[in-house]
Amino acid sequence: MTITITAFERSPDGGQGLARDTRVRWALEEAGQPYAVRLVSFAAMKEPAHLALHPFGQIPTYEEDGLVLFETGAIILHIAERHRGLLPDDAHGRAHAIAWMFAAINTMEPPILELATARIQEGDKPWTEQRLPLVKDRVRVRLQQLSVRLAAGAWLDREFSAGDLMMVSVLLRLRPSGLLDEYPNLAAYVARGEARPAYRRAFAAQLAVNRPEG
Ligand code: GTB
Repeated sequence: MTITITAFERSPDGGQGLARDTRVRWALEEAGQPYAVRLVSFAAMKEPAHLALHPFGQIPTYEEDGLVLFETGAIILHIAERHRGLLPDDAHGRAHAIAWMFAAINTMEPPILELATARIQEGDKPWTEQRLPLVKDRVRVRLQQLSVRLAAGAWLDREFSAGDLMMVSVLLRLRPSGLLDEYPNLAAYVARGEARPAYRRAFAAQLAVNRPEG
């Protein structure tokens, strides 16, 4: 049965791969699953047809054989549980990989999103200059802890998993801030994720939507 996801008709990042459809595309590529993409405008996302798929009027969504999912955590876990390549075979390894997925979206992503909001949506506010260093330091606390845990490892556990896919996807959002480069092992970890053929195919696919000429 064809898998269909939704993505921005035109992503605000112009194809840098930062919108959340990229992580779902990446998971599908790792799992070797073909998929179709339905592009939606900001206006269409708030229309009843899309709200029936996604109660918060966002992308991405995932449709397969009558199943409709929203939230990238749920979507990627669904893909990982059904196809090889994203979760280890042993029960403890699978549980750890899922824990890292939650860590990425529950522990790492909130301060990273706060920083993106402070820089982009609130960048022109008079209090931003005072607030920004505090927000950056909250991100640094988590990066430092993650850096210590990763140490010299290639991946968060023994082998690449959906936990790494989610963590790399979340950390990528930091690149414009320069904060990632303060932690060389994390910068190398993200680069390792980006170098995976499945990530490159996912990135190219979203770029083709946003910069069809290039
Ligand atoms: N928790 C949800 C999930 O993980 O699926 C969050 C989904 C979400 O935030 N979707 C965003 C959206 O639909 C797109 S990814 N926003 C439209 C709206 O809420 O009206 C967030 C995003 C957008 C743009 C960039 N960018 O340009 O760099 C990066 C990330």
